[in-house]
Order: sequence, then C-alpha cells, then structure tokens
Amino acid sequence: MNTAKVLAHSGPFGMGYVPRSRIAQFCDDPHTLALIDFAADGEAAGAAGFVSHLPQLDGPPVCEYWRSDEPVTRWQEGDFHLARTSEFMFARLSLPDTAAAERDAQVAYAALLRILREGEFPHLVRVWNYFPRINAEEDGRERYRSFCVGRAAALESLDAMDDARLPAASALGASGGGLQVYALAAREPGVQIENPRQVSAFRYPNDYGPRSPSFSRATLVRWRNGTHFYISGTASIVGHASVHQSLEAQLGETLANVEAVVAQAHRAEGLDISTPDALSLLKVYVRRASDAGTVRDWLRARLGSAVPMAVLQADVCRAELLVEIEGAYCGGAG
Ligand code: 3EB
Repeated sequence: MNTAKVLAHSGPFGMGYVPRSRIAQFCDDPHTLALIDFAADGEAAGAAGFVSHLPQLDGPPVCEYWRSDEPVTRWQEGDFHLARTSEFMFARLSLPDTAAAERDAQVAYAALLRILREGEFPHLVRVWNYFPRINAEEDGRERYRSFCVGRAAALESLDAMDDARLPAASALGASGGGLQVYALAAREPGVQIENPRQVSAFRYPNDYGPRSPSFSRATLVRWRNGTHFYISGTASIVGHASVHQSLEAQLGETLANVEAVVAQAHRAEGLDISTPDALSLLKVYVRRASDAGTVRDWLRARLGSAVPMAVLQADVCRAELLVEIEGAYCGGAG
C-alpha cells in the first residue's frame, strides 16, 4: 500500500484510515505520528499506537493513521507519551478508570499545559477527550459536567482560559479505560472558527453544568506548507439547545451544523473548501450501535463516497443526543 497516497497530505502531517490488517508496516515507522485502534482488544503495536475504546461499528476494521512529513521525535514524561517535529507537538495520556471525573480532568489538563509550554508548543489546537460513563452521575453531578469543571479549573489556573484561543475538541463516553486525552499543539495559536447557528460552547448558560465547556467549534491552522482545519465534535444543537428526538432529524441538524462551520471558515478565513464532502476525514459517533448502518447510509447518500468515514460507538455528552460528527481537512490554501 502506498501510504502517502491513502492520506490527505498537505501540511506537516496527513490523516486517514487504514485497514487494521495492514498496520504492522506503520508501527515503528518514524513518520508514523499516531495509530489509533478503536477496539479495546486490538492493541495497536509500536511506539505510536494506542487504543481508544470506541468500538467501530461499520466494517472492515480500520485504524486512524496520522503520518508526519518529518520523522517524529518521541519520548515519555510522567503519564504522557509525546511526539514532536519542528512544527507541532502531539501528546497523549491515559489515566486509570476512577470515580473522579473532575479531578482527572483537572490533573490531566494542568499537566498537559505545563508539558506543552516547556516544549515551546504552548497552543492547543485540537483535543480529544474520552472517558467511561460520561452520562452517569457521580457525587450528584453528571460526569461530563464534572469533567468540564475540572478542565476549566486547569485552564484558569494556568492562565489559558482565553475564549479566543480555545482548541477544537471532542468529548465522548468510551466503553473502557479511564480518561484518555490526546492533543495537538502548535507554536502559534490556531484561528478559532465558531458556528453562526450555535452559541459558542464556552458561552453556554449554566443549565448545562456549572462550567461551560472549554472548546471552539473548529480551528484553522496555517502550517508552513498547508492549512489544516479541525472540526470539533458536532451534534444536533441549535443555539445552545439540543433539538429533535428522532435519529434522522438529529442527523439533518448535525450535518447542517458541520456545513455551517465549514462555510464559515471558507467565508471568514479563505479555507479552500466550502462543503463537508471535501473533508479529509470524518468520524461519526453513535450512541446506539443499532443506528450505525442507518447513519452511514444517510451520510453516504449526502456526502458521496469520497470522504473517508468511520462509525464508532460512543456516548455523546448530552444524554438526549444520539449522534455526533467531527472532521478534519489537511489541505492547501486558506
Ligand atoms: C456540544 O456541541 C456537543 O466538551 O469538549 C462537542 C465537542 C461537545 C466537544 C467538549 C463537547 C465537547 O456541546 C458536545
């Protein structure tokens, strides 16, 4: 397999899905930045591999593969696995499962920010957060809401709670493991893109928890030789409210939100794509495994067959939401 060709490839790294049966060749390649195996039983081997505990529901099984143009330097610091090139730093952490979502988030984000600052890549541009039982109550509060409290406290304590510089993010309930965070950081801040159809998450009223979620709807990063666009987990939310009960209606609203954020980046920042069918990678999270086929067919009918897509089982962070979609574009101008 010619890996350079399976990946969208502008900028300092490309992202794509590769058949899980073919990952051996990437495991110890110094250009492999990340190799994410969604299944808990399919431990991706090698220094860059890890599992996410988000079972893939549409086959054949794939791993997410990020390939760097430059060879990657790797090391470990405390609980963190780190990788860097001249342009960015990638950090990942996986804590044991606990009954302390707030403390875990606080500890993880404080340590993450310190490490990124020491490494001279102080600006988070994209973060993934996964942890089990996200909608369960713990100490009288939903674990997702507690996670938001801990994350906000850490950002504040390190003077990083700047509304204009929050990273794009996803936060979902995994089927195993503890808090897993993986993140991409840069020397300069990304350009934050918000969605005109939605209230910025960092301005959600406190009906959704004591601390608003600390993320932007998308970030655009102008790397040396290409522009990347990272779209946060996006759901059926208009303004700040969850809308629709049926799967199909939630899908329609979710896709409208993804379209709006791509169009906004095109209009405001000159991103060279304007519709989601041109994205390099889509990841779709469904709460109910039985919805996977419907969701995949529905999206394929609207986006065509070109955009690489994987459907994973995960709990969305509001109990009423059935589906969430994130995306990335590793492209040219903008
Ligand atoms: C939403 O729009 C849906 O807390 O980091 C999406 C992406 C969501 C990221 C986060 C939460 C987060 O509010 C939930």
